Amino acid sequence: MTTKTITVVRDVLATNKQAAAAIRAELRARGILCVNLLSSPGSGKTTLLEALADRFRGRRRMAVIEGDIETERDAERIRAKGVEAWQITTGGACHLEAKMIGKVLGNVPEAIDFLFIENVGNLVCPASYDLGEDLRLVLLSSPEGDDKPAKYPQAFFSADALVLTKSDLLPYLPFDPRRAAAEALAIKPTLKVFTISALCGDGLDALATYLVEALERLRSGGA
Ligand SMILES: Nc1nc2c(ncn2[C@@H]2O[C@H](COP(=O)(O)OP(=O)(O)OP(=O)(O)O)[C@@H](O)[C@H]2O)c(=O)[nH]1
Ligand SMILES: [Mg+2]
Repeated sequence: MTTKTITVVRDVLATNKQAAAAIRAELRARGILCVNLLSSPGSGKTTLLEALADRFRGRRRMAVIEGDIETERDAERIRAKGVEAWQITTGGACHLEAKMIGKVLGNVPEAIDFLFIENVGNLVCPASYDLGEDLRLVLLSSPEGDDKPAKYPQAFFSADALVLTKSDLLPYLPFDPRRAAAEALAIKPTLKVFTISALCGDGLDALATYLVEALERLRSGGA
């Protein structure tokens, strides 16, 4: 019984990986940097995307695929910023899969710079599913606690960058950003670490620069 279950899971992930590779190839050919945002519910993924929409307006073009179990709310928040957004509602599934992204890909305009994918709020399952992204950001907010990287290692291991969010709340919380970063770096030494407040704007310059540099690398063939 146990052996059969493991085989099925492997098949699902292998099928997902194939679909993700096709998405990555298509987006790279179009010169679009795809960024997958992963975190617990409420860590600030949509708020960060709203802040990036403000920051990139008139300079870089972005579009967003939103993943949630129910509601169109996050896509509506992004559209209110004048950015195209498509909402995927999973109806109960706790993560996005590449085939879901594939269905939306035809709607994504040719002439954009960034395609952001906001995954379903969950620090566990989304870590196992490649969506065809070139960059994966894992967000950890100060109210969640600085002990989370070691408890949910796969999410941090699978990411390219750690974004510590809600830094404006640090004076009020027992959250040590150095501990959170050190735990995450022990899991994945190559993680880039950013500390931001999407509400106040702190740290957004460095994160935006990181994204633009990744875009330029992709377009020069060095993704
Ligand atoms: N103080 C503070 N609050 C923030 C910040 N970023 C987001 N929030 C708040 O945190 C709450 C959740 O933010 P969202 O952006 O909706 O979080 P999310 O990760 O998109 O949530 P899900 O899509 O449900 O997983 C909202 O009330 C935000 O206003 C921040 O930098 N500072
Ligand atoms: Mg959200």
